[in-house]
Amino acid sequence: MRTISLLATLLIAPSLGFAQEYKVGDLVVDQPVAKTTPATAMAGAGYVSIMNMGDTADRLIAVEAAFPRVMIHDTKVENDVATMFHVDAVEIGPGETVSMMPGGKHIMFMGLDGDPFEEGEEIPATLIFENAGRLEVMFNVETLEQITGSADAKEEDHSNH
Ligand SMILES: [Cu+2]
Repeated sequence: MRTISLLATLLIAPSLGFAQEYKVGDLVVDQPVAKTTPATAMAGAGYVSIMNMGDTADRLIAVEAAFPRVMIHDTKVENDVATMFHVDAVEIGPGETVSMMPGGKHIMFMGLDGDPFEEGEEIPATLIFENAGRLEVMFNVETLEQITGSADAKEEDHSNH
């Protein structure tokens, strides 16, 4: 019986990689996701949610991945126009959770150069925290709708990267 129910679970699980939680020091990182891109996109966006279970602040100071450049971006909206800007770090206060999402903070993978992010793909990366150190994670590539649960979610504009 055990085997059968395990098989049933596998059959109904989505074809994407299993959702995984990552831990380093006092930090817990939910399954990172990256957004599918158009075929000609030069940049793709990734999102992580970081929970700080400790009693001192930590900061995400860099992300490494196999792209020419990886940056941390935030988004601001002025006169209905969303623009992205580079930030040096993202602080996670004690007891705080910082959730990146489309239309807000994101990790920018730059220089895709003809190799777009496709649904179901997995992108290995390393998150680097000031105190907790390095954390190797996998970004699961999903559509905007899968990430936000909504078809008309706000999205940052990457056209001028
Ligand atoms: Cu960006």
